[in-house]
Amino acid sequence: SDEELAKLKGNEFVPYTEHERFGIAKDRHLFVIQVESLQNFAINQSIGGQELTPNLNELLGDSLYFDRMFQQIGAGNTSDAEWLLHMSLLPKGLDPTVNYLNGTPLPSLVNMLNEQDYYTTTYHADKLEYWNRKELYPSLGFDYAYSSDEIPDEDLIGLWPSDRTMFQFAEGEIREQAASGKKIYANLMTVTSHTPFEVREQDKYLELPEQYVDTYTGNYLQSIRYADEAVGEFIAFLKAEGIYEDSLIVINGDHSGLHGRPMTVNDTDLMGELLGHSYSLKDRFLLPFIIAAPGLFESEVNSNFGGQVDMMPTIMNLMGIEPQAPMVGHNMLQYENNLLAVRYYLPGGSYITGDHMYLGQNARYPERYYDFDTMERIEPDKETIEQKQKNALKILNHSDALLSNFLDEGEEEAETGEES
Ligand code: GP9
Repeated sequence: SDEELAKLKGNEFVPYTEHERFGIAKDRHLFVIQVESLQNFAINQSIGGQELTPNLNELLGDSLYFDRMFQQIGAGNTSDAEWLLHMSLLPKGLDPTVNYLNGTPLPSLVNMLNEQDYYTTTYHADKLEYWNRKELYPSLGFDYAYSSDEIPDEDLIGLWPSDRTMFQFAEGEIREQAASGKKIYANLMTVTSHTPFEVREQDKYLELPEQYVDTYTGNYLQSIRYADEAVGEFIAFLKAEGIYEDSLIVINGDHSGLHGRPMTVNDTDLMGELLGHSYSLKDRFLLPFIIAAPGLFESEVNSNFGGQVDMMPTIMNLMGIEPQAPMVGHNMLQYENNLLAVRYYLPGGSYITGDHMYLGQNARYPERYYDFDTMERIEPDKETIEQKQKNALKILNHSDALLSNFLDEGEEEAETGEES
């Protein structure tokens, strides 16, 4: 139950609707821009006197910005991020969650918005077959999924049409949808800032210090700066069309970009130079979660600790939508404490509380225990670890059980033609 979940995470239960901001953004359009590989450190960060994300930084003026949201995807990477955002359930871990789906309708954010008469779409300049989105999107319930079938195959950067191409295509559709008087939910997923971070000369907005030029880290920074420019142009479109003032605009990163083998020791050192401290797991795994709501928020920063699983309840709460099914996440405005289990990208048994981070043992490393603020190694506290691990496991099992139930109920419904 929600009461038990709150307790497992270290919070005293508060009913979902009992928040003073419940429904403040009711009936606004919702745009969720999921930026490929965008990590939180990039926000408000400068290099050589130039901002990495000037457009997002400007948007913060109208925003509530959560600056401590932790990555929770499993092997399904971007598609798991879509899952977390739209279901508030944890990913399966070793397998992409989309592989468990067969199009059975699920109690998703999209379906809840459909019931509130929103026209719901998703945009991504790739094939629907990639990450089994052919099953994912019917399950989530989008009215229409725009893919590389419609988004023009032009202005390619790397494998895909550029973010600019995707946004410009979406603008045409959104203009028409807005003119029809419908409330809009559009999920726009960028892809240009995907590894290996290829940016054409004409799209390099940063003049990088010499040591960063043509390095993996430097290319990542250029790539993020390009994505920021493309997002900025889309925001300018919303303003020019008079849509901006009536909208809730969410910006989130799907997962980290700077990690693993492509990063050389030099790349890690360059990150240390940029941040002024050594590049840590926290720098890698914190993703930005920005909610712009012109007229409702003004440069607000919230440092409650959360995960990708908490985005959906936070957005729904502001929009005044009551949940129709249990969620694993919670409204990040409502609770200070959290307990996140991360499958696949951290060793089994790992968890993070926002106060400390425990990493279980794996083939390469023994168990590790960090102060989450300083990321300094601290003495393991066996009792706390055991208790938190037990609770984290309960949350993981609860999430898996919810998914099984949703899938069974959906299938029964399809067989009997009745809503359960
Ligand atoms: C592919 C795109 C990138 O369609 O979403 O996915 P990723 O490799 O980041 O999971």
